[in-house]
Amino acid sequence: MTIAVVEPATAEVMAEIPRAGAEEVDAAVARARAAFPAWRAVDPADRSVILRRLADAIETRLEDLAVLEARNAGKPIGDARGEIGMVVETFRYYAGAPERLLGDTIPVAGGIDMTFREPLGVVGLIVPWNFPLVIAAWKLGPALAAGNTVVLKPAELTPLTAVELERIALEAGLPEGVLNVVAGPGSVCGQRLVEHPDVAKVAFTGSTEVGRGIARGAADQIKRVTLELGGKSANVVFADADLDAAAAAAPMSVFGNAGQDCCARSRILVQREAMDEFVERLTAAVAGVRVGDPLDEATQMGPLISAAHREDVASFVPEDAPVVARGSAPDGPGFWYPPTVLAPVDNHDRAAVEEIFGPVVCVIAFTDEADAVAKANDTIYGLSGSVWTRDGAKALRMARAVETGVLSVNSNTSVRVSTPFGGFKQSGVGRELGPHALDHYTEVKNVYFATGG
Ligand code: TAP
Repeated sequence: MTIAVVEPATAEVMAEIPRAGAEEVDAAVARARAAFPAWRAVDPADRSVILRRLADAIETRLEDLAVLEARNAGKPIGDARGEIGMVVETFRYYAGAPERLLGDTIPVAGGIDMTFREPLGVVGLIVPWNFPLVIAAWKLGPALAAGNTVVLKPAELTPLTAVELERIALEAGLPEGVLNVVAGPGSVCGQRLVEHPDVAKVAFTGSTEVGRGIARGAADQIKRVTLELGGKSANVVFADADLDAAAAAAPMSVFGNAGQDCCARSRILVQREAMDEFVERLTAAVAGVRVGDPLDEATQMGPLISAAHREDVASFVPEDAPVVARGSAPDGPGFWYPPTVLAPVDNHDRAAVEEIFGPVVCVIAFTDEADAVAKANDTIYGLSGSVWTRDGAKALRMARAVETGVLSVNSNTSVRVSTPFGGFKQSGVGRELGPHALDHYTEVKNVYFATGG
C-alpha cells in the first residue's frame, strides 16, 4: 500500500511513499521503547550537542526542505523558508534545555526534599498538513531535549518533509529508534498511538473534532495529552487605531497560508464609526494579495490543500453571501480559491462561528470596549487574536479580557520559538514553545531523603 502525495498547485501526484498501518506503528513504538533507556541516560551536554547537530544538518538542507514543503503543502516558497528556518531555531532553542531542566529543593523536617523532571518515555506526535515540519519541530524539540523518544505521525496529505527529517536525524547522530516516523492515515496510525499502552503521551495538533476523540481515547489509560486545536480569532480594530496600519496588516493575518492557519484572524471586529473607512482600506489591500504558483518568489498565497477542502471553504460563501471584496486566483488545475471579504457579518452567522480554514474573512461591527470583549469572546475557541488602538490602557485592559492563549497589540503575530503558544477553551490543552513546553514532556518527581536527627 502506498500514499500518492498530491501537489495542490497542480493537482498532480508528486511522490508515492509506503503507507504505514497499525503494524508499522507497533514496530515504531517498540523501537522507540527500546531506545528510551539509553537516550534518557545520554549526558545532558551530549544530548545538547546532538540536538545542535540536528539543527545544523537541517539548516544545510534548508532550501531542499523548503521547496519540498512549498510544493507538498502549496505554500509560498518564502513562507516555507521561514518555517524551515523556524525548525532550525526550535532545535537550537531546545538544545539549551537538557542542562537547564532544573528541580527544586524544598525545606522540610527531618531530611532533604528535592524534585526532578523525569522524561515520560515514548511520546506519540500527531501533526496536521498546514505547517507540517514546523509543528512537528515544536513537539520534537522539547520532547527529545527532555529525554523522551518519539513516534511522529505526519498528515497523510503532507508526509514528505517528516520522512526526510527521519533520515537527516540519523545522519546527524540521533541514535537509532529515538525519532521514528510513521506515515499513514490518522484513523489507523494516529488512533493506534492513542491506544498503544507503551505510548506515555500524545501531543496532537489538528481539528477540535479529532482532538475531542483523542482526549476521549487517552482517558482510558489516563494518558498525557497536549492538544493544539482550532481557532476563530478576533482582530479587534478600535476607531482610535492607526487604521492604515491595521488595514494593511489584516489581509495576511487571515489569508497567510491560504487561511489554513489555526491563528487566522478570521473575524475582524471594527468599531462602528470606523467601519466604512476601514473596509475601504481593507478592500484595497486585498486587491494587492498575490495568489499563484508557490514556487514564484512574488507569491503571497498559494492554493488550498485539496479539492475536498476547497468545497468546504466554498460552502461558507453561498450565492447570497455579503462579499465586499474578492482577490484573484489562477484558473486551471490546482485547488485555488480567491481571498474573500464578507461584510457586514453578524457574529452569530455560520461564517463567523465556525473555523473556515480558508481565505475567507468576516468583518463585524462593535460599539464600545465592552461590546468588543463580548463579541471577541463569544466563541468556543480561544487561540489567538489582536487589538489595534492608540490607547495603551485600553490595549492592556483588552489584552487581559480577551480569552485567548496568545494576543498581540498593534501587530498580528502569534508564534515565537521562545514564548508559549496554545489555546484557551476548545482551542486546546497545554502549551508549546518557550520554556513552558518542557513541562508537558516531563513528570515532576519529588524525593524525600531522611537525614536523621
Ligand atoms: P485533523 O483532521 O484533525 O488532522 C490532524 C492530524 O490528526 C493528522 O495527522 C490526521 O491524520 C490525524 N488524525 C485524523 N483522525 C485521527 C484520529 N481518529 N486519531 C488520531 N489522529 C487522527 O486536522 P487537519 O485538517 O489536518 O488540520 C487542520 C486543523 O488543525 C484546524 O482545525 C486547525 O485549526 C488545527 N491546527 C491547530 C494548530 C494549533 S497550534 N492550535 C496548528 C495548526 C492547525 P491524517 O490527516 O493523515 O488522516
